[in-house]
Amino acid sequence: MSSLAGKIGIVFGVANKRSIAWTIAQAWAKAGATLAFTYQGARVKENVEELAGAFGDDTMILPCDVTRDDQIAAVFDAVGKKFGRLHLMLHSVAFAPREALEGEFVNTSREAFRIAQDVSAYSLVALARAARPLMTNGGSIIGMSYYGAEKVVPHYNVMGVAKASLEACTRYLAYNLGPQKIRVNCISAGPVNTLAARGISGFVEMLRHYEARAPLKRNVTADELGATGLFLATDGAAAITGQVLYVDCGYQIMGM
Ligand code: 0WE
Repeated sequence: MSSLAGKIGIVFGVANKRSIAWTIAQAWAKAGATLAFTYQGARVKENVEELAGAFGDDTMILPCDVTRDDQIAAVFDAVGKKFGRLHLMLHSVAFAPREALEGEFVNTSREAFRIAQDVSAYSLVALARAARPLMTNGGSIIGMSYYGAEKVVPHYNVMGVAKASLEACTRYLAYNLGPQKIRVNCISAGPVNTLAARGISGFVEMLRHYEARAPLKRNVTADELGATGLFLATDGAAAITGQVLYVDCGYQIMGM
């Protein structure tokens, strides 16, 4: 039997076929899960409809701006009405205003800081709260993080602060929801060429830097992130909660 047969999952953060959210969703679907997808904005709606259209008729596609409590409520209301339960949730959503990822960190505006925290970190708390009543048989919640949460990565700036917050939220949620057998973990991915990374100046050099420094002498592939997302969703990870798992070809262990 497939490892996720009979499981229901919800995926936040698919923008296109390169999205980390999409690779993890595919791994979940292949393992037998039934999925709901949310999208933000009309441009992404078409992409998600085209991608998720390949899955079964049970697949749901819903709009959700994670900074809007009414939209979050509507999403979980619809999922509750259709499936009555939920086992898996993927949070693969982040945003900071572009100018905050370019200039000096000291110049980060109050508004850019607020937006980065709201979209990239607080949303995990809001979504976990909305998911909890449906995760009656336990569950697995996964967020996506990056090394810039713990060490300075030039230009990552306010996103590094937001990812540090996301990782702390992961630990507090894990403690809070553990008694209900809801596990909460983050995958800290090495750099991947997605829409979120596009246009970041020096990204190609960053990929080369990882290749040269990481113990495995290469970059992580999308499929490998899918496989880790699947692992965290299964009973193989039943005793893992509150953790940040580095899926970065070992880059994080290096001191020099
Ligand atoms: O978390 C991220 C990026 C998330 C992100 C990307 C954008 C680009 C477009 C958040 N907000 C925005 N806002 C925009 O206007 N990554 C892990 C990818 C990433 O982004 C970087 C990186 C890496 C790696 C930015 C600077 C330096 C390295």
